[in-house]
Amino acid sequence: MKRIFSGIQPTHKMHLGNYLGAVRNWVALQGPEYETIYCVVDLHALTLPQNPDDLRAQTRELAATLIACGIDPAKSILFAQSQVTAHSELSWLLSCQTPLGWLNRMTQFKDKAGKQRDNAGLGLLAYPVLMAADILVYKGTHVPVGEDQKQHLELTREIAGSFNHRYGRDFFPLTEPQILGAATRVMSLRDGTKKMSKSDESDYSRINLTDDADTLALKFRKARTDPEPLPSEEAGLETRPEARNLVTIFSALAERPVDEVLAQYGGSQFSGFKSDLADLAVAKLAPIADELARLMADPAHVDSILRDGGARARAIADPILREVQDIMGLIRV
Ligand code: AQP
Repeated sequence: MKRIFSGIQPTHKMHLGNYLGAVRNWVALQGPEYETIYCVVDLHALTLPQNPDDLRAQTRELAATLIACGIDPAKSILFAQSQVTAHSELSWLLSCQTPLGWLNRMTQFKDKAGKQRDNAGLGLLAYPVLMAADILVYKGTHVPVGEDQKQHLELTREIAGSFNHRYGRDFFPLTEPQILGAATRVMSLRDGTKKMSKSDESDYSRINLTDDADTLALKFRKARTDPEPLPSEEAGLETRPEARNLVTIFSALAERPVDEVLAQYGGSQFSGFKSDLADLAVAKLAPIADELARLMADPAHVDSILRDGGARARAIADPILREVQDIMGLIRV
């Protein structure tokens, strides 16, 4: 059976990179081909300091945002990571057999820990093991993510493979990443060489799914570009990261190939293109923001979806965890 697992951190509101790189694909993958399990990964958020009340509120709001984007609780299991304790328990079991050298290679740890490496929390280093546990506790076979998560998924495969080898059985699947769509890595609007990120200090660097029409227009107008007009062909974007990013966003939102977009806008100045891009973003994102507002007016309903999702997730994860405990020699009395 093909089983999808993927997650998103409740560290801030969802941005356009999360949506185009991951969540829009999560929605499209719901259907008869896969069993789909989606999770707001609140334990991952704790790898950096969080205000407890904000974390709770953001977790609920992010779950509602996923539903507003089209995650359907009748088709998918939707819950918060901390509702299913098997994630943390499997994470410990896998940590005990993950060499530190594998974790030291992870670029996200190097980026986030920065020069303060010795002061970084153990959780930040161990994050990819918890991510492997998130997936493997469901024996997830496919994981739709943005390009930035590729390295962590390779590690998940290494951890699964080494477990299977050590215990001489084909227990965990070797999970396939699904890096899909036109915008697998959406870049910051302020710097086309950095990915759009929830934790960027400047809100002008990202498009939030809840930005209103005026904010969207302002953010695209202020987005960094270069003085040249738009090129007519894709090759002309190669050394122009900011232009490439805006054209990629346009292409992904409009669901039109890049060459078709450039055939229309090639030779134009950015001002007209940015204004059309803002209109397009409003047309695509405003219905999501409206649906989110409707859902947030009834938080008890969102909580009931999470409660049900948590119970369904535990029913899959707990027996898999028990099998791992048996394989590893933990006593059951
Ligand atoms: N810029 C991006 N372009 C395409 N996909 C992206 N994703 C994140 N940023 C981009 C994908 O979104 C999913 C959820 O990501 P996450 O919230 O769990 O963590 P992240 O990758 O660390 O996202 P951020 O925005 O950069 O959060 P912070 O700043 O808190 O670390 C993943 O599938 C990811 O690939």
